Amino acid sequence: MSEAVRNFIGGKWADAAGGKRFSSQNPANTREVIAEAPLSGRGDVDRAVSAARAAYDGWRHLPAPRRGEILFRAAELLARNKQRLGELVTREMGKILPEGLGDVQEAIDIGYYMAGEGRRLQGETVPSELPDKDCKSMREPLGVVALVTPWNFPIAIPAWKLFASLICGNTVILKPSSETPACASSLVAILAEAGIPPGVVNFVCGPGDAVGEYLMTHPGVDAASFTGSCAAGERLERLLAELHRPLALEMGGKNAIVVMDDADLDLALEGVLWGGFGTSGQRCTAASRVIVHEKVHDRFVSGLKERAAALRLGDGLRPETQVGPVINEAQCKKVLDYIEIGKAEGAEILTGGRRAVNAQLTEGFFVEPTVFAGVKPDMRIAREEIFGPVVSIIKCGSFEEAAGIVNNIPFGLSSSIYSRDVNATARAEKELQTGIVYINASTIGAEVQLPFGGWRHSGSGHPEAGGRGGAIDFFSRMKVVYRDFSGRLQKAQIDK
Ligand code: UN1
Repeated sequence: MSEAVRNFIGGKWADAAGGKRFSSQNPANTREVIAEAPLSGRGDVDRAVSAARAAYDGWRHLPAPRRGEILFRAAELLARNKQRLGELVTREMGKILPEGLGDVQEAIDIGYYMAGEGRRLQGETVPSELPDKDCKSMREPLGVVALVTPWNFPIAIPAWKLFASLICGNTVILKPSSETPACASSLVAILAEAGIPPGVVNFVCGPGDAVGEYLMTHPGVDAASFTGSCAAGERLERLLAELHRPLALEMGGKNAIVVMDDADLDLALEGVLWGGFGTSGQRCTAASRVIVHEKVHDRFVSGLKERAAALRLGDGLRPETQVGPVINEAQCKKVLDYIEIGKAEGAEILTGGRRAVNAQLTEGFFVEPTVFAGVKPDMRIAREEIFGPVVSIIKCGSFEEAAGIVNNIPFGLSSSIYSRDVNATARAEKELQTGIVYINASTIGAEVQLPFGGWRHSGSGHPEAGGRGGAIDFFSRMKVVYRDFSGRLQKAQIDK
């Protein structure tokens, strides 16, 4: 039976004013409807923004450690509901169950992390150049923030944005991807159960343009955070620049693994399979390029071909499944179109390349794990984000050449090198121009206590998740306070 998802506005669950609904389905079996959700319109967004505005003063005045206690309770509830929510992630989004549970775990992790931030939220106190005067910086919230989230981490990414914006004292309106409204609504329900006051978290479902863009450009909103496609992100960048509104963007990636001639090849192979085909390649951090040193190229490629061909596709709830479906028909077509583009560009398909046809897979969006060899760095399949189970192998002759290939594209989210040479890996740390670099590990698996963000066209340079430079920096702004207790006029820069 499908779930009835509702909007959440001012602490009350509500249908869209227009009464219309849309549905989400199981991408592994499209006959299974997962949820019916409100097809909201502008009026629903207007009400959610007003509710968030009305709740703002109360929330920002609640001491941050008290806000943190509510977030801590939410993390505890997430942990208690992990199995149920993990299964929902798998059913609504398609990733295999261990990854569905990982999605929820990432939300739990960020919940605990941000709860602790309630007792930090650091500013600085520094000496003044004048006597009897002190100076400090402190964090204040931005106000009402709009959060628009994707389907590929349907609980974790809303949680990254929600927990960080809430601990800073903002009130929020979350607009989830229309592919995964049930996952996002479960997270909102848990926040409500944890005791978030009415209006602090609002939730509105609906399409990206009519609801998402309207929300992010709404006059009652102070800042926005978006994770999604480059095309949508770049459009929002222009629109919000005109409004002079802070915008955090996480967009695409074309992440590379470099396999050097002295690498542990078995380990590198595991890393490529995990980074390339985990989540069916639908991570911004997925390993979609593998740059292999010519001395080990043929051996590595034949191993990869064999292992990729043996991956078992299927429904992610089945324990034997290793790769799930892609999210929908449009994404399936996009991936298959890129496979045709790769062939036309002269790359060689080693394995995969088709929509999977096995009798058990006909009701879902399954694409065979695909490996291209003979890929040149300037081919479209080596430069454009596919967001599917397709890996392109590029041969290189040296670390310098490999680093050039990693860096010479518009994206800069994640990269990785496999090598046993400590000097080569230290050089890679410096030379790979991406926001995240992995040494002897795949391009995926970032942890929440450090900033997560891409360089160049992968993002706007406002990383998410934790640590110094992470989401707290975006969702708060610094105020500087100078206090003069000398009782006389003192002039900075003049009195010396
Ligand atoms: C994404 O790549 O879309 O680093 C998010 C990871 C996860 C988050 C990925 N923690 O793989």
